[in-house]
Amino acid sequence: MKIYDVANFPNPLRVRIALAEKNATSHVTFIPVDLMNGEHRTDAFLAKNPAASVPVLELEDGTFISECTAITEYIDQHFSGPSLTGETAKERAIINMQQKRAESMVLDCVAAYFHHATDGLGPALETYQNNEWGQKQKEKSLNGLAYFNTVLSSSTFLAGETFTIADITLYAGIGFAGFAQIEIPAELTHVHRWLTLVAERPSVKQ
Ligand SMILES: N[C@@H](CCC(=O)N[C@@H](CS)C(=O)NCC(=O)O)C(=O)O
Repeated sequence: MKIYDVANFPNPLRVRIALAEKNATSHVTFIPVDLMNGEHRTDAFLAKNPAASVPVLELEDGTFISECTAITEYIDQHFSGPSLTGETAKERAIINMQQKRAESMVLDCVAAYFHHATDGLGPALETYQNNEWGQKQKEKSLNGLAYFNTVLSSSTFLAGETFTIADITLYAGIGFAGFAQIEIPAELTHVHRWLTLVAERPSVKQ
């Protein structure tokens, strides 16, 4: 299988961590996308992913799968190893809920702040910016982090005692926040404890 992405970008990182958790990185050929020069907005790329974003997974039969959550579902089912998306109905529902919260309350808000209230990817790619909305999203991301601090005060990971796709999403969101110079408040001690724990995982170090 192939993955079209840009190494070290926040969303590609989510899938790369998932692959490493499943010990499956060597089964994938990574194809770099020249995002900074707009390759993701060409007709050829839009045929793979109409949302003009990376990563995109291409299966052996030519099927294209985009959205980190969908790609991670595929990876999780396709490769053996501890589940990232849950086994039982209850586990799957809770993991899905926390993943969506990590995405909508932190990662997506940080991305909106980056694209709207900073130089983002530069003038050629940031064709519409709304600074006020971007600033609001930064505030929202900090509220999201405060929520996760409460969650992490009573559990090791976001969806309980095992590392899941929800943790991957929040980790990518916090990494993106660092890049966008959003400081994680020191008083969010449970988030900081969790960050240290996640950063030590071989999949993340890799
Ligand atoms: N919801 C998408 C988000 C993907 C995304 O936004 N990727 C960024 C890179 S981290 C991108 O391709 N941005 C292109 C742009 O902003 O033009 C997913 O889960 O894959």
